[in-house]
Amino acid sequence: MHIQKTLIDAHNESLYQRHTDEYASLSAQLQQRGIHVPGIVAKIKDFQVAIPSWALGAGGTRFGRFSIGGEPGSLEQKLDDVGLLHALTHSAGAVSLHIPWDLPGDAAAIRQQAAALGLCFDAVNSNTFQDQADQGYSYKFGSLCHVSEATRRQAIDHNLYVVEIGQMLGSKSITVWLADGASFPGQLNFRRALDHTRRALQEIYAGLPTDWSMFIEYKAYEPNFYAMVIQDWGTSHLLAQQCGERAFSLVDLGHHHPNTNIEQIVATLIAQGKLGGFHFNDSKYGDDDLTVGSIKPYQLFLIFNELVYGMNHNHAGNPALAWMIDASHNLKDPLEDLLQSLEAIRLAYAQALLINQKDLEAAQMENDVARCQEILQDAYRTDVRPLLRQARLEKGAAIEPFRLYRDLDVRKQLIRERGSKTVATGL
Ligand code: PSV
Ligand code: MN
Repeated sequence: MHIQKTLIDAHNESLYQRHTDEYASLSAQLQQRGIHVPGIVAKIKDFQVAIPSWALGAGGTRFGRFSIGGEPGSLEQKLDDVGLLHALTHSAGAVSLHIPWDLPGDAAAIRQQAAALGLCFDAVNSNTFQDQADQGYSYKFGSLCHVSEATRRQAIDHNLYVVEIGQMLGSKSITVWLADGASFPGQLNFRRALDHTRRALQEIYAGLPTDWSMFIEYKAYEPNFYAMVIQDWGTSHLLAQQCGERAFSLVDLGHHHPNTNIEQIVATLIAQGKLGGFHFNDSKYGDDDLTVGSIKPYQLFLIFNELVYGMNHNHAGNPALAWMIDASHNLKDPLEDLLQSLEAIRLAYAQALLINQKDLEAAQMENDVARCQEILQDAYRTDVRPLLRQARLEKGAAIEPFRLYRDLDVRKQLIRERGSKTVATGL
């Protein structure tokens, strides 16, 4: 299914007057605060977030999975779904694939289809956390960290194969997330496991094309509950440093212990030039993979504050970040959920752009703690939705994508086209 431009234009037409009034009123307020509104709108227009191919179907929990209906049953249909999101928002212009979940049969045709939808391929993801039917050795007890050399070799070769697939599609980076670890004390020799992992990552890194980067994702726990080999940003950063200058840490918001100060981690990694990518989601307890901004929108704003500050004071030459939504949908329509996540990410970004960095620095230098808080919360409490709507209007996207999605009854049409029983690959 594709959304005709005429439908988007008609939707925009119907909301135009109300939006224009709201935008004019917010612009006047912001101008009084010394903010250059078109500059902010331009930045929002440029901000693109990748959609992972595994987030387009129903996720499920270990207790069950409830079908959503109209789920994409092939890579082509997954691209079509991302195309829908992009047509509605003009902010989801990239796809991140998981191999072998999304092996392209005909890479040239897939690339062509993506280009026609205005999409490119962001980081490719390897998968050594599950066994595939045709593989020789099991990853039950780890992959890159495994005690057996043959298993490690198989996992290294898989990563290099993923890079080859990515090259055919025009990707420029690989994200490595390992489920490797131990669920019981004594199961793992920590030093040996980390050493094997380092050597394996170095070998994968050595096999990358020279214009490729590697992102090393960490996770505090799950699926292993006693120890994960790459458990935190420090371990990921260490490994990235040991691999080389095109290896970076990747922060997934759900991969920390509760109450971890993620914004501080972001600040530290950018200052080292070692933050490569970001997986957005939200959580109350663990890696809940909930809609971005649904639980802790203030934390998201504080993270964006560090990202904006970091990129404006980029002495260490941190590269442009690979942004991706890494969520799972058990209750909501995945496309609606992703629309909400895209909105939440851009709201936090826009609010962070409003922070008066000069005033904040002055207040910090005077140890004026209360004033620092006022400055941050002044930005956070501004309703920036008209800025996002303006950015979409200027780009030819829908002023209110969620509303148009509902008005067009997109899910019903997808169910009619694909049936109610299709199952998308993913978690
Ligand atoms: C693991 O929890 C993770 O966040 C990694 O990014 C995986 O690649 C992704 O989820 C999907 O399994
Ligand atoms: Mn992730």
